[in-house]
Amino acid sequence: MTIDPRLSADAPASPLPENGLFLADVWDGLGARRKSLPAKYFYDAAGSALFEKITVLPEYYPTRTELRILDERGPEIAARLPEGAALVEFGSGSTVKLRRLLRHLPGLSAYVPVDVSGEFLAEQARVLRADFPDLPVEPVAADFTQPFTLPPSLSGRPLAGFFPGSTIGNFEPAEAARLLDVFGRILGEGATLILGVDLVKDRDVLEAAYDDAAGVTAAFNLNLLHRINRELGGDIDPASFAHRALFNEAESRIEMHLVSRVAQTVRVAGRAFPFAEGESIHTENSCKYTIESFRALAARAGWSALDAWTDTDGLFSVHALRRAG
Ligand code: SAH
Ligand code: AVI
Repeated sequence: MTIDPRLSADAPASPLPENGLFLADVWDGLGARRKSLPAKYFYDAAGSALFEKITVLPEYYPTRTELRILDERGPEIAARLPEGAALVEFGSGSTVKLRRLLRHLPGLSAYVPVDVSGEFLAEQARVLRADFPDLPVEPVAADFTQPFTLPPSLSGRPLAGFFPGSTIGNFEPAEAARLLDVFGRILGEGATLILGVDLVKDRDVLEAAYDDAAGVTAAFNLNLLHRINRELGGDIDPASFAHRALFNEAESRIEMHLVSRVAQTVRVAGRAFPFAEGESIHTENSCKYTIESFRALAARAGWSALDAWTDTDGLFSVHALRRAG
């Protein structure tokens, strides 16, 4: 994923990407010499629902492993947050991880889920309010890589951040550091950020997690093409593209691609994009770290390490970071 260079914590709020921006990004991405599409566009209502299916696949270890860490280390994690904090979750999705932490956070004063998948976010906020009527839930439908503002009702409260799921891995390291710096400016000096980071491991385990036997990850990847057809009037035949996931060891990242099965030309809103047989669209990176390599990245972005918790197999990590003064 890439970050808007104009991004700043105190810039004015921006709306969710309109179709104009989506179209511009698709034209840019498909028009490039090496074709790519921004991973944030995976998440329309259909994409968010597919992601939820991914999280319970046997091959997809990150979600269940992070949930176990949150369950086992909940009291220690909660102890890192200030009393009366408002918790801002970046890329909140189903909010399942917040629910696990909530039992350890009786003093939380508000919860602010921020997500680009607007319909899904609204539904999650509705259900959360019904389940936790005493917790003020203030959803923000926004692309967190673009300028956005937090609800004014939070002013004066200590803020803490929550960024689980290893969504940070979907940004290349330089972009990830920039994003962490922006989160630091949003949350303020001395703030705590709790975030999940997937760890480097055997290629076979990684590649299976992103190319499951049931084909759910393939459907998630291909949904991007369906979305282009639905929202931008594209004429792409998704069946003419194959899902591919591979571990790029030199870059320490899983890459997802959509590979054209044939030589073809697709059209999106009147513009034609030729594909050679075997040519790919790079749709996602999912960077994998060690505890040390992630701490070094966080330090470059102005965050110091407080704690890091892992599972006994060393598959996944949860970090507590403090924003330096
Ligand atoms: N935090 C959840 C969901 C992870 S999936 C979990 O740990 O299970 C990634 C989430 O981030 C999705 O809900 C997606 O809609 C959201 N997301 C991805 N890119 C985003 C962006 N640029 N701005 C806001 N939300 C984004
Ligand atoms: C949201 N993000 C951390 C997921 C990941 O593992 O990189 C998205 C995903 N892509 C394919 N499967 C899951």
